[in-house]
Order: sequence, then structure tokens, then C-alpha cells
Amino acid sequence: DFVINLLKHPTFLSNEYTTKFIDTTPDLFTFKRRRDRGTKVLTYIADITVNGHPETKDRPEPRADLKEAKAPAPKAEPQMGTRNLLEQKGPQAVADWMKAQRQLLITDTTMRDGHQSLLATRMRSVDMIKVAPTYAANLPQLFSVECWGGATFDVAYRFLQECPWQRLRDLREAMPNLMTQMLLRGANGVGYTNYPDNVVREFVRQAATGIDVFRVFDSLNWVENMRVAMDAVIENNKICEGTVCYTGDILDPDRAKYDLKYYVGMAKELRDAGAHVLGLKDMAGLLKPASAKILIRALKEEVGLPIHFHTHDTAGIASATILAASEAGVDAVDCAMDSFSGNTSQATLGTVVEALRHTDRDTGLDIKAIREISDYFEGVRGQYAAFESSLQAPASEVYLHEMPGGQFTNLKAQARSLGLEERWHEVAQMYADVNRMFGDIVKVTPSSKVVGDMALMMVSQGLTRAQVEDPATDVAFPDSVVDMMRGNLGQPPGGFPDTIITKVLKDEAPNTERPGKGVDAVDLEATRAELSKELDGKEVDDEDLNGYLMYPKVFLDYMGRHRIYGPVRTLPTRTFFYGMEPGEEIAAEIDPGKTLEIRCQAIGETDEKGEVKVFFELNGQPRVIRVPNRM
Ligand code: BTN
Ligand code: 3PY
Ligand code: ZN
Repeated sequence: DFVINLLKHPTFLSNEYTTKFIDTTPDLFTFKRRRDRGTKVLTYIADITVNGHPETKDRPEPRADLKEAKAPAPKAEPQMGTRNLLEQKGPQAVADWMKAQRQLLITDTTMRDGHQSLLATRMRSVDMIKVAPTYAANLPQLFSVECWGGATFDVAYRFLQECPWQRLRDLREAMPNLMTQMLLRGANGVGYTNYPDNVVREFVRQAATGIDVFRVFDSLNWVENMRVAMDAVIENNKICEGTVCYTGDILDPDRAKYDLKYYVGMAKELRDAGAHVLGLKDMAGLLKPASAKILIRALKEEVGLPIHFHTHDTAGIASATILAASEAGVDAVDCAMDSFSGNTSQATLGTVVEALRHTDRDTGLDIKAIREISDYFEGVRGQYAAFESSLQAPASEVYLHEMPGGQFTNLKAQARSLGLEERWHEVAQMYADVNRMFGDIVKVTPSSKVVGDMALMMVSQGLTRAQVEDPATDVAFPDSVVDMMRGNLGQPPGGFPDTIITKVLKDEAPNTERPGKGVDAVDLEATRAELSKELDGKEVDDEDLNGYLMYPKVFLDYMGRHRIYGPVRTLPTRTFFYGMEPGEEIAAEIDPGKTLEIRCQAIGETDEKGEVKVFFELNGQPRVIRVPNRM
């Protein structure tokens, strides 16, 4: 039977953390017959109720009295928005319109970068979908809603037990007048590695069924490595936001590698590669107001594309930089709903809206609507207490380490798991040292992960930069470092320094060509057939195929758990992470119109077999589920 095959599957067995839950739940695999979806969902709830969720163990809990957040009511039928313009006139018309009008256009990032940067990307689809119609009706002036891509794709499968494509379909449908936006890592897709060209093309084609604006970047700012993805976006008639990642400081003579000329040059390359919009991605929040003024002016004057500016509030200065950029003529900027803003996330949406009110760049957004949605998200955020970082205040330390906002909480968690949390500031300094050792590179997924891996390794082993660079010391480099030095993420401006290449690769010669060049195309139909076999003959649609192409192991693990637990994506977040209490009642709409009304009646004692009976009522019918007590 499928479940047994899956257990024997080598990729399944070799996975370290995503299967922890199943590995420790062998009894779940003994079911022979196919169980109905209600029973599967009850099995999930029973297991979490008895054993807890591995991801929230030993972490802070939500306030006991915190109710499920209720979305504010949509005001009226959605007015026309940017999506209507895109549908009617195409991407170039949207770009022309951006340049022609005066209001500062705003992208709301709450559903992507906001929670990626504050809650380790753990926001579940239900918490987004509930409020999406309110966005459509109450904030029709938004430029776009960034709600997909980046780390959200694999986290959905890996940790949230849900399908990222279904999230996209649901959000798309709920916001028909607003442009949806995603973050695409160029040839790295939504992964951490380089994919064959046809896999990138196929992914963009599928994503374009739900996404209107593609922010395409490369983690080393290598335009060569962005063309396949950019071309695919353009072919699909969507907005191609060709993006420059910002690092260093254009005013610092010591960082001359990344000066004004460098950025203007790259922006022109992106324009010539067909970008409709120029993205300026300040992933760490390093662009300061004075530099922003100069950079935006120069880009506006010399490139001619509308500019969309993205920054992070890690140092506490993001809104000042946004206002400076606005004065310099930037066309669109990113903000997060107040309750998901600040610190490593984006600038505060309501604050930027208020700051520009009654000026010539008034955003036209309704501040009351913003506050209502922010209040909703405040309630949502409370349920994710387990994923909050310990970051209490903005920190100018970011100018030292230059960590992207989206990486910060993750690296901190990694440091914690290695017992290095107390030595965080050493990790930060080491991160800066590694950057210099690698030749001063752009640090953004996936290059930022490589720098982070190296820094953690050095701190935990007590190695200094000088020791690593010393030809006489033997160093075991992390796989990701070897991979990057081989050229598998592409080339930074000027290449990697010879010292480090020689130290890492010894006699092996690096590949300095575009990594995708000369790589054979994947046979998509053969892969579909192989996946179908893997899944016991289940028909494989394009969404599942694309999930598998990006993350084969993560996808198969997700499918394995889906067979056991069924559609858990619509469970309330509290239930998903903590299970239920006796007397508690919840509802979960598992299909349009099919709602499970679930009441937890009682939790039994652990019997001699080490099992616990959990007593439920499912749509009024009594049900008993037995789960092993692993506590
Ligand atoms: C100024 O420099 O006068 C302030 C900038 C306002 C210019 C607006 S911004 C949006 C649109 N795009 C342009 O290139 N010009 C306008
Ligand atoms: C991502 O690639 O996920 C990022 O957020 C980069 O800033
Ligand atoms: Zn970001």
C-alpha cells in the first residue's frame, strides 16, 4: 500500500526534519483501508492534541483568551484596480500609467515578506484568504499585493501542510481587481539552487495563472542569470519587474564596488533585457535616505523605467528612506500592514499613507480601511507566538552584517539550534567577515544562506577569517560554500577572489559560465509519469508537477502526510498548532460548501498499549480516534 512504499522511499527516509512528525508516529501507517477526509482531519487534531506540534514545542504560546481573528467586512463591490488595467491593456500600459500619475503607489507585502521576515514565513493560507476580499473592496488603490513566492512556497509544503498553488488560486479569486505580486529568484525559481531553463520557464508559466507582477532578481546581481525567467514573464504577458539588489552604501568610498555607476549600469541592462518596471530591492534595509535621493534620481533620469522600491525597517529608518525616495520621484514602494511592519519587516503602511496625506504624492488609500485590516492581522499574529523572534528593537547593527530581513529570524533560529544564540553578535560580525572574504557580494537568498552557513560554521568551530584563508589550515567547508565557489549560483561582479576559490576547490576549476548553460532540459512528461508512479498512479496535474520539480523531496513528504491527515489547511491556526480542548468547537470548510463541525468531547487516559482515545463529535456524530501518546 502507498504509505508503506513511501516509508521505504529513500528520499523520504533521508529527510532530517520534515518527517520527524511521521517518524515518531509509526501507528499512523498501519491503517489499511482508505479513510474518509473527516477521519483524517480528526486524526491530525487528535495527534496534535495529545502530543503537541513539533514546531511549537518549547516555544512561547498564544494568549489563552485570544479569539480567532475576524476579518473586517468588505465595503462594496470591488472597484476597478490595477489588475483591470493589466487585463485590458497589458503590462506596458501599466508601466506607462505608473510613470504618468503622481500618487505614490503602494504594494502591501503582509502576506509574503511581512510574515517571512517576522514569523519565519509561517502564516497559513486561511489567515490570508479570510481578509483578501476586504483588500479587494476596501483598498482598490493598492498597486499590488505581494502574497506569493520567496520562501512561502516551500514553507507551505514543508511546515504548513498545504499546497502553495491552492493558496494562489484562492487569493487570485478573492482579489480580482488587484494585481498579485510574487518574488522570483531568477534561475533559482523559488528554491535555493539553480534549475534547468525549461524548469524555470514551466514554473513561470504555471505561476502566471495567478500572479500579475513578477519581481525577478538574482542573488549575485548577475543579469545573465535572470534572462530566462524575465523572458518567460514577458512571454506570459505579465509585468516583469527586473530587479537590482542593493548592498553596501553608494556614499561610502570604501564600498566603491557598489557605487552609483554600478547600479545605473545594471538597471540599464535590465531595461535592455525587457523589464517593464525596475525593481530596487533593498533586502537588508541598507539604503539610507541621503543615498536613496541620489540613487532614485539617477535611475529615474538615466533608465527611464518606473521604479518600485523595496526596503526593510531593520535599522528603524525605512519610512524616512521611503519619503526621500518619494521626493526623488520613485513610482511605487512596499509597505506592510502596521501590525506586520517594523523591525526586519517593511515600513509601516498606515504611517507612510498618513505622512503623504495632503501632499502631491498622497496615496489615496483609506486609512480607516488600513487600520481595520491591520487590527485583523494583529489578532492573526497573536496565534503565531511560537514563531516570533526575540528581536525587541530596531538595530543599526544591520549596517555591519547586512543580513536580509527575510533571513534574520531564520539564521537566529539556526544559531539557537546550534547552541549559539548567546553568541549572536559574534555571528553577526562573522557574517560580515565572511562577506569580505567572499569578495563583498550581494547577500540575498540563496547567496545569503551560503554566507550564513559559513559564518555559523566558523563561530561554532572557533575559526577566524585569517585561519580560513591560510593555505596551511585544513577547513571543511559547508556544501553550500563549495557549490557557490564552483559557480553554481553564477558570478558576482568581478568574480570570487582567487584566495577563497583555491582554498575551497583546491585543484578543481570553477565554472564561470551561466550555471543553466549547457544543462539538459528536464523531460517534463517523463517526470510527470515518474511522479505519478511514485504516488500510486495518482494523476499528476501541472501544479503538483511544478511543486515536485522545485522540491522533489519536500513535495513527496507533503503528499505522504496529506494521505494521512487530509485537508488540514482550513483548520483554525490555533487548532493546527495546538489541537483542541475538551468542550471546544471549531468549523473547517474543507471544500466550498462542505464544512466540518468538530467538537472535542473528551480526552481519555493513556492505556496499556500507550494509546489515548480522543472523543469527538463530527457534524453531530460521535467519533473516537486512537493515537499513540509519545510524550
Ligand atoms: C518631483 O521630483 O517633483 C517629485 C516626484 C513626483 C513625480 C511623479 S512620481 C510618479 C510619477 N513618475 C514619474 O516619473 N513622475 C511622477
Ligand atoms: C527571498 O528570496 O525569499 C527573499 O525574501 C529575499 O529578500
Ligand atoms: Zn524583502
